[in-house]
Amino acid sequence: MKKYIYIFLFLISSFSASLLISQSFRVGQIPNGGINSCANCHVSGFGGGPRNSFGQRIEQSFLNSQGNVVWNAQLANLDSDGDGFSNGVELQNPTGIWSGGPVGDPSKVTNPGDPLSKPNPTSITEEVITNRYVLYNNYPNPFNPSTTIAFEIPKSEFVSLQIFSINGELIKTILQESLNAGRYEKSWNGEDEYGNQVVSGIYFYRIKAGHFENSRRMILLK
Ligand SMILES: [Ca+2]
Repeated sequence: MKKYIYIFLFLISSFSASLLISQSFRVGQIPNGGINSCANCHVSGFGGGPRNSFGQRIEQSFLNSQGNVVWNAQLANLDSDGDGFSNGVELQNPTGIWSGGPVGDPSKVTNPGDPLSKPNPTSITEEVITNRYVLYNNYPNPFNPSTTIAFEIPKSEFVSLQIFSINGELIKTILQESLNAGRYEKSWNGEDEYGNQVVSGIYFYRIKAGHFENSRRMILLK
């Protein structure tokens, strides 16, 4: 009889252990993910249950081949739960460049998969004011037929944003004007200066703003 009690206890303890393991699964791969734990990605608040909008997004497009979460600028830029705040703002890492360790102000972290959980707008105004130059990864990438390019400038600057072919040939000038400090988004529809659709391939987009210059690669896939 005693034997069965031990087997029963063993089963109970392994069940609890697997629950604990599933609860911590992937949480450490998201900035401040431990604060909301499994509720970041699951409606039930437990790993393995139905996913919320943030969890669905991760599963669709942001898992690597090992099944780990790829936290990056694209995922940070998305507002998965549609509450008006990007995932990065909710998790206190708006740029998506987090690579481990604590980040931002944990007391301001809200749930990126729950539209009812959102930052206090007054605290966000300060957060969003930019203090640096950033050229974000375009989204989506690869893309067809159009993609969005976001950037930030910390002060008024004359800004140019241009598309180049892999050979360095200028394809299209997206923007060439003075802008105030802030975050901007521009889209490119895969057309050159003459309105012709360009072919599939690798392209670069380059920003120049004052002394700041940066470029990134993108892929048009038809
Ligand atoms: Ca939210």
